[in-house]
Amino acid sequence: MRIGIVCYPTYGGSGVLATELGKALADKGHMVHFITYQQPVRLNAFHANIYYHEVQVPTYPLFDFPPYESALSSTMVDVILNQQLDLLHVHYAIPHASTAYMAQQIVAKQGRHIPFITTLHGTDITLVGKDKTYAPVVTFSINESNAITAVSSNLREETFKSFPIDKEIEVIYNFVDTARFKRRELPHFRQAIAPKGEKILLHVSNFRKVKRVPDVIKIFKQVRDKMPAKLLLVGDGPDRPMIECMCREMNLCDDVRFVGKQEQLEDVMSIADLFILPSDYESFGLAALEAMASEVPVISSNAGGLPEVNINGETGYTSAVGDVDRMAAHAIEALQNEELLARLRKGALEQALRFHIDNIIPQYEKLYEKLIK
Ligand code: GMT
Repeated sequence: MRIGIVCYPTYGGSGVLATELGKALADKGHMVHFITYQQPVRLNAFHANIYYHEVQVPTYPLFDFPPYESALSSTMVDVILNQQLDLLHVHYAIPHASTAYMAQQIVAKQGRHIPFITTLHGTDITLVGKDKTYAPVVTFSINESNAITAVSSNLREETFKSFPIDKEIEVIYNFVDTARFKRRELPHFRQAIAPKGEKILLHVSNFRKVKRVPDVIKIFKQVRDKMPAKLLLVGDGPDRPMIECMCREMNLCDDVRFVGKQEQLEDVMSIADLFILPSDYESFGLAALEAMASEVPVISSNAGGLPEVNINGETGYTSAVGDVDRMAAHAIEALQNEELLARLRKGALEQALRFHIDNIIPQYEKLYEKLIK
């Protein structure tokens, strides 16, 4: 099939998932055309079946806000017609679903029918999409999609609760490539981060409010008060300066490492003992899944779709949002009990294998085939 993928090219989970999906489809022989304003971060190697079309947004003195949506729709039209696409798969509803609808209408005038699939990822529904500035367009364009998927049952339910959707929404979970995310022994790396054999806690995110990074610091403080420990913070975003201040005030600077955006995430996952994700909401929690595939148990909140991924007592622990004492107590218990930690690690890996890339990609292919027919 000839598939157009539209996504945010940045470090966010939706862009990462869309890129990994495109790569996996290309490996299976499909022709994949990425249409984005920048090269997606995980699209970092040549592949014979992958094409990248950059959306150019010309500026003009009149434009306080350059019309990105128009540029994106026009690029979609160009790629649909010139690359003979069979379908478009857009990730994150805003503005990708409405731009896909516009492109679909334009090519229809030229006698070309192209179906589009919208995959809902989370904040496009639960945070931004609900805002009345966007809600009418989001509702309309989701309903006009030829197929809608959500990355967890929770997100599917949230979508029906928040918008008058008159179509079925299929749940297709996030997936993980376990050839990439698997536990490796990296003694030198571990030694560099934790030279005295300290336990290593890990958090990966875009440092937005929804991630509750201050809770990560509070949990870590309680753990470090009980045992030698280090905290690795991967990623970057608006809350980072505030978190740095918090570490200084709590006298944690020597034990907290900000490592920024990392491409070799699988190495960082491999040296961690626990992964911390106390988010206010998480439709799925892709980073938690990648940690679990690396045999790292997860201490998370029970918000959104997290309980569908992190099974309380089996793959880690889930607690109410903001209950840092409980999350810290679970972390300490697991880190002090080798047998328990080993059981959780095994459970985390087993659960991650349920979301193996080979189980999930065929679900998308099946949907594509149905639409093309
Ligand atoms: O995690 C983020 O804030 C980024 C966001 C995105 O849309 O780029 O991630 C969302 O999509 C991921 C992939 O489907 C999910 O695993 C994340 O849970 C989801 N984030 C939220 O719901 C907050």
